Amino acid sequence: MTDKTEKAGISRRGLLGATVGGAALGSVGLPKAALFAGAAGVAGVAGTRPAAAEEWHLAPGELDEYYGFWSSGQTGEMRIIGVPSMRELMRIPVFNRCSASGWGQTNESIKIMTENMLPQTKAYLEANGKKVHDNGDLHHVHMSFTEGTYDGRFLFMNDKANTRVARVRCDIMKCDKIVEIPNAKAIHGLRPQKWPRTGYVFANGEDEVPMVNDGSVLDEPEKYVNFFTAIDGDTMEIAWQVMVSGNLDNTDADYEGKWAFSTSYNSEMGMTLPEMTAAEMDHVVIFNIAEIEKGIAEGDYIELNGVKVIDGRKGQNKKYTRYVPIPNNPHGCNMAPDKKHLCIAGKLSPTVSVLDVTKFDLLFEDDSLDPRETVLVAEPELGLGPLHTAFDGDGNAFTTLFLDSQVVKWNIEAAIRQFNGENVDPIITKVDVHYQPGHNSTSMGETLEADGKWLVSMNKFSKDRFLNTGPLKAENEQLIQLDGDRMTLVHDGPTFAEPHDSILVRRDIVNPLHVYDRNDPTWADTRAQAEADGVDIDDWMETVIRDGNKVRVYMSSMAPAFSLDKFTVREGDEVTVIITNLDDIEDLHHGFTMGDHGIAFELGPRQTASATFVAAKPGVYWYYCQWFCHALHMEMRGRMLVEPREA
Ligand code: RUQ
Ligand code: CUA
Ligand code: CA
Repeated sequence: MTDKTEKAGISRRGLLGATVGGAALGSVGLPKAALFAGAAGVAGVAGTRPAAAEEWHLAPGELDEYYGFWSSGQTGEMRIIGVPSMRELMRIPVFNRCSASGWGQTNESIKIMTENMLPQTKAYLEANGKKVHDNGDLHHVHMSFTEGTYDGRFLFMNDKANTRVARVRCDIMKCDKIVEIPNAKAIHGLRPQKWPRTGYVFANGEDEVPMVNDGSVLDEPEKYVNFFTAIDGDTMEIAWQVMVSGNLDNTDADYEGKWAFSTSYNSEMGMTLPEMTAAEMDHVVIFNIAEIEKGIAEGDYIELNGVKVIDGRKGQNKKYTRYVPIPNNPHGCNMAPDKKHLCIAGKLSPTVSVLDVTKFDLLFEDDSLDPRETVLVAEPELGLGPLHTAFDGDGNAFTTLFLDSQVVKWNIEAAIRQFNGENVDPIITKVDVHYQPGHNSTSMGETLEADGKWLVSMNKFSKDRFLNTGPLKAENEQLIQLDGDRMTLVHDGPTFAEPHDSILVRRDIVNPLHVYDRNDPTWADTRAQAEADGVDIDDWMETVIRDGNKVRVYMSSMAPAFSLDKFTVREGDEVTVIITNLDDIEDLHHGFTMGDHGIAFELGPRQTASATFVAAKPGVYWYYCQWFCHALHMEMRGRMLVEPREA
C-alpha cells in the first residue's frame, strides 16, 4: 500500500493526517494557495450563546418546533431528536436489533427483515446459523415528498453495510419494509423524488462489482460496474436500475421531477486509493427520468436478477445519462430550494460546483455540447474539505468544511456573479464547529418550505468537547441559530456513533398515532394464523393450541397481568407466544420477556406481537413484563413449565 501510494504521488500519512489535523491537503496535487484562497479575508461571526438565550431555550414540558429525523450510521437505527432542544426522543430499530422492542426476534419484525432478502443472502445467513443480519450502516434518512415538501407519510433510509433500503411508517414510527437491492453493492446516497411526489426513492450503489457477481469474474476490475436504483416508494418494489460508469456516492433529485443526479468520486474505476484519486476531475451523473421510463416501456433493457437494467454508461445510449466533470472526488449533492441550483461539494477541491438544472435539457438535446460549459454556473472556493450543503429559503447556502472544521455561509447568486467576472465575494460568514463536520442540515432546508431558522452541524469528532469516555468519544452535533447573517452556536449535542445525517421537519407535518389501530397490517400473518386456530386476537385470549410439536400460546396483557399465569409445553416443542395488549391508554406499554431464553418484545397499546423459540430446556421458567406499567408491574409475570421429553 505504502509503495503504491508513494508511486502515485500521494502521501497516505498526509491524507489521513489531513483529516484530523486539517492542514496537509496540498499533497493531493492541488496548489496550496488555491486550497486556502477561499478561507482568506473572512471574519467569522462565531459567537457562542446569544444574549437572547431564552428565545431558543426550551423549558421542561415545552415541545420542540421540529422533529429531527436522524441516521445513526453503523448503529443501524433511526433516531428522533427534538429541535431546538436537541433532546433525543426515540430510537427506532431498522437494520440493527433491539433488546427493548424485540426487533429482529419477533415474527412480525423477522418477516419485515427477511421478506425482500435475496436468496443468496438467506443461504449465507442460514450457513451461519442466523435469520437476519445483526448490523446495518444507516447514513441517510429522508421523508416522502408531495409537491416539493415533506408530506409526513414515510421515511426512507439506506444500509450501506448490507445493501438495503428501508422505510419507516410515520403513523406508528416503525419500520415496515426492508428491501435488499439486487446487482448494486453498498447503497449509500439515498433521496426521494420531490415532484410531483415520492414516487421514486433513488439509491446509489457505491461499490463496484462484476455485472453478474457469482464468482465467474473476480479480480478483473475492468469488468466491474455500478448501479443506480429507483425504488417505488409506495410498494417498495424495485422499479428499474441504471448501469453507470464510475462509482456513485451521494444523490438528489430536482423540483420538477425531471432529473436525479449522483456524485462519483471514483470515475477512474480505481481499486486503490492512488487510483481513486488519480484524476483531477470526477463527475456528476444526470439521470433523465422520463427517458429512462420510456426506455423501460420500449424494452431497451436487460433483465438482471429480476430487475430491468438500462445501460447508462458513458458512450452508451446518450438518451439516459450525461456526465458532468467535477473536481475532485466530489461528495455532497444538494438541490437548492430555488428549484434551479444543484450544489456539488468538491471534497478534495476547495470548491462547490453549482449546476443550473434548468439547462440540463440542452445536454440531452445536443450531445456535442460540453457538459461543464453548458450547465456549470459557479464554482466558488469556500474552504478546505467541502462535504455537504444545506439551504435557507433566501438563496443562501451552508457548506460544511471538514478540514477547516467550519460551516461557511455563502450566497448562490453572488457566486454566479463572481463566476461571471464580477468582483464580489460570495462568502457571507464562517462559523467554527467542533470538529470536522460531515453533513449539515437546515430546518425544512431540502424542501420548498426551507425556513432558514436552524442549522445542525453533524461533526465527526468531539475530541476535548466533553468528559473523556475512553478511546471512543461521542460525535458532536451542534445547533446553530440562523438570524440574518449571524450564525450563533447555541448547543453541543453529543451522540453515539455515528448520526451522520438528519432532516429537520416542522412538527405540524408529523402526526403519529398514540394507540395502534387494531387493523394494523403489521400482524396480518398472526391474525390469519389465529383465525385458523379459532382465536380472536382482538379479544381476551387464554388459549394454548398444540399442533404436532408446535405449540401456539395465545394470551392478552392488561395492566398488571397477562391472561395466562402459566402454560405447559414439552421439551423440544417449537413454542410461539402471541400476545395482544388490550390496554388502550396512551403511553401504556407492556412487554414480554421469557427468562433465560433470549426472548423479549414490546407491546404497545392495542398492539399484537409474537415470537417463536424452541423449548429446549426442561424446567420452570418465568416470563415477565419488562416495561414498567403499573404499581404491580413486578407482579406481572407467569411460568412456562417445560416437561422433560420421555426417555
Ligand atoms: S455521506 S459525511 Cu455517507 Cu452522507 Cu457525507
Ligand atoms: Cu406490564 Cu410492566
Ligand atoms: Ca477520483
